[in-house]
Amino acid sequence: MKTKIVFSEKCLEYGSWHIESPKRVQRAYEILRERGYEFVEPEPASEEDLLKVHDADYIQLLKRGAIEDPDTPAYENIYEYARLSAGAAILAAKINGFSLMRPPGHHAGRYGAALGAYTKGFCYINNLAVAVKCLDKPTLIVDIDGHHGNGTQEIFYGDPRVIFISLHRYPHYPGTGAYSEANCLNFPLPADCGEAVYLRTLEEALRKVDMQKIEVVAVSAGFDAFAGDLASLGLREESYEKIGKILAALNKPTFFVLEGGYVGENIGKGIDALLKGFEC
Ligand code: Q9C
Ligand code: ZN
Repeated sequence: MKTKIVFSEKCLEYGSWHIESPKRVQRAYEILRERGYEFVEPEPASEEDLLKVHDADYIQLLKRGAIEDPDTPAYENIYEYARLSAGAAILAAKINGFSLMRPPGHHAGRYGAALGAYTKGFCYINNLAVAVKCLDKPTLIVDIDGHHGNGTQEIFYGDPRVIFISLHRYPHYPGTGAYSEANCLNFPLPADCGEAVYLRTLEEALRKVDMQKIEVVAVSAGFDAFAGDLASLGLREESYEKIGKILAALNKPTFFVLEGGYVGENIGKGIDALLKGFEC
C-alpha cells in the first residue's frame, strides 16, 4: 500500500527569492512523480480549524498580512497559501498520506513566534498541529526536522493526549529544546553528529513512550538534517529509509507533513527513502 502524496501546484506561486523556495518543493514533486507516486489535491483548512490551534487575534493579523519578521515575509495572500498547506496536513491525516506543501509550520505557535523565539522561521500556521487537533485522537508527534519544533511544543505543552518528540541540532535556531519537559521529549544533538548517533537517539526517544496510549503517529518531516543543509546532522538518503523502518515498527496509523529542507533533490529522495523504509 503506497503512501499517497498530498500536493497542489498552488503552493509554488509565491516567494521564489526566499531560501524556503518553490523550487525545493517543485523538484521534490518531480522526483516523486517520476518514481510513480499517486497525488491528491488538498482543500484549504477552514478558519474554524485554524482556531483550534491559533489565537483569533493572530489569525486576524495573518489575514491582513501584518506578521512579517526577518525570516518570515508577509507575502501577498499568505493567509490563503497557509490555509491550503494546513488543509493538506488535515487530508494527509485522513488518508495516512504525506503532505508535500509549503509554507512549513512547526515554528508557528499559538500567537506566531513560539517560546520566545525571535522569528516564525518561515512558518505561519502550524499545519501538523491543526491536523492533530482535527483528528482529536491520542497522538505521538515525531519531529525529524533538524530544527526544534518550538511551535508544536508550545501548542501541545501539557496536553495529556499528546506526546511530542523532537530530535534537533543544538545550539541552533530557534534556541529552544535544550531539555525535555512535561510531555515534550527533546533530544538536542551536536552539529553533524551523523546517522549512528541520530538513529540510536531516535530509538531511545521512542522507548520512553507508552505506545498503548497512542492511536496515531504524526511526523513533522523536515529534511534539513541532511548533510550540508541548514540544520545538518550529517544524515544521508539511506538514513531516512532507516528512520522510516523505525517509525513503521510502531505499528500505528501514521501521517507525514513536510517542514524544512532546502535542497529539493534531497527532499524528493529523502521522502522516497522515508516512505520506502516505512512501507517494507
Ligand atoms: N536569519 C524550518 O526549517 N534561520 N525553518 C534564521 C537568521 C531560520 C528554519 C537564521 C531557520 C528556520 C521550517
Ligand atoms: Zn528546519
